[in-house]
Amino acid sequence: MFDSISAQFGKIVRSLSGKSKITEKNIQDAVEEIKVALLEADVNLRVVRRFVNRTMEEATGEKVLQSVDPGQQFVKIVYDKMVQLLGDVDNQGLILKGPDTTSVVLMMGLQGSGKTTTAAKLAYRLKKQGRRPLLVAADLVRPAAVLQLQVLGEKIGVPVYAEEHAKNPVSVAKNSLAKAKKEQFDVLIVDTSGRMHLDEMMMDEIHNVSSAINPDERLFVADAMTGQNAVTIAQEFEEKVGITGVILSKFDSDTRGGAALSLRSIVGKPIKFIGVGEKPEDLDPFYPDRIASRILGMGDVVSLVEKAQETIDIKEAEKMQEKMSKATFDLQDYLDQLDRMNKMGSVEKLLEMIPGAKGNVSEDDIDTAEMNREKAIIQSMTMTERQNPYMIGPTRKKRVANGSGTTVYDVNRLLKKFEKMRLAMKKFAKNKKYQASMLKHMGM
Ligand SMILES: Nc1nc2c(ncn2[C@@H]2O[C@H](COP(=O)(O)OP(=O)(O)O)[C@@H](O)[C@H]2O)c(=O)[nH]1
Ligand SMILES: [Mg+2]
Repeated sequence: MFDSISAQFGKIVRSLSGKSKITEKNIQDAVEEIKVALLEADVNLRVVRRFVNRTMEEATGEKVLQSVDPGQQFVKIVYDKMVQLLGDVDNQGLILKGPDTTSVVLMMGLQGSGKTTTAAKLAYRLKKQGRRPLLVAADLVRPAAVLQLQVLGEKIGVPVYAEEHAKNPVSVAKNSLAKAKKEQFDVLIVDTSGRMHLDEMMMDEIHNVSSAINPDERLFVADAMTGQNAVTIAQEFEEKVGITGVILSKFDSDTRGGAALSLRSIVGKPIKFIGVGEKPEDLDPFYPDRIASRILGMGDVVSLVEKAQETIDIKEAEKMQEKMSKATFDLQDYLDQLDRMNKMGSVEKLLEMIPGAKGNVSEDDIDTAEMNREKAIIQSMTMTERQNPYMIGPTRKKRVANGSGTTVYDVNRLLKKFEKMRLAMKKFAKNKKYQASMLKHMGM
């Protein structure tokens, strides 16, 4: 998927990233080309407009045009907007109840979209995670549908609930839930029928099945090859039944990918999985950031984006260097560092970035509770106090301790630790070897 669109993007991005100076006109042209590429890939017009507007808004600001490498910054914006378009980075997968009760998953979609195959894939996945799934054959329209599910169930070793000569999918669904509860199956996966086109009867049927078993997940399976049609149909399902998540099947096929790009944005429901083949194991969690990288042309472009990110870090490191050499590093700077640390999550890297922290602050010293306490303490200080820790005498200490819900002992400890860091910093500020190693660490 996405072959042609990534080729287009790659070209646009490379033409910009080579330039040391870009103008607003360059950006406008690039955005225009991106617009065409998206439309050619069959992305919904509304989604294209939204994407283009948001990108323009950010990309034409001074921050981009006057940055060191505007091309890189632009690519980063396009990438970020693309990730946003595709959904949240942190994909939660299926949201089910604990294994001691029976969760219900309902599969919905048009005929041939991949419901039955995907039901089996999910069952296989859940079984591997230690769950006890039960598949339910509630597609009573297509003659071979029940048999198809039974064959798949056999293959993956998951039991299939089916009723001979059944006519009413609602009662099959109800009966299967009763059986699941009685026999302690913890996930019921209900396969339903589809139609070639949307029709009222089918919608009523799926609505009735859904109300009868009250599913935890109502999954809309969309064939990635259907294009814009999938978007319209998903909206229909959302209105009549309510969708909790989308699964894009046949992601391995050779299509333009536009529907995939539009679904999340239009329907407003997360894409949870993608089908990448016909076998039971061919189901992957959907990660917007990875897909965005793929669309933007992989490798070289992604590294450009990373470089743009690095540039930001290097700038901060340079600022810190300056503060270090002038010994103006104060408690406010320390607070900023604590905030960054939360974001970065890497204690090791951060310790090397705080001048003088290494050797004085060990990794064991940095636990989250302590960090939060320190943050609270600094936040309870006035800006003048943060910039001049020496002025904090006994009365101020008491006030700060009260304000931050800590003790004077805690405040003293932070001030002592900070003083130690500052002393170490002064020493290191004159040490060229240390500076070099820090810059090397920052990737310079
Ligand atoms: N390549 C590929 N084929 C798929 C995928 N998902 C389903 N299929 C195929 O699509 C066809 C229709 O799938 P089926 O599950 O019967 O669709 P249903 O009518 O919605 O139940 C079958 O031939 C499946 O093997 C997928 O992710 N990749
Ligand atoms: Mg089916």
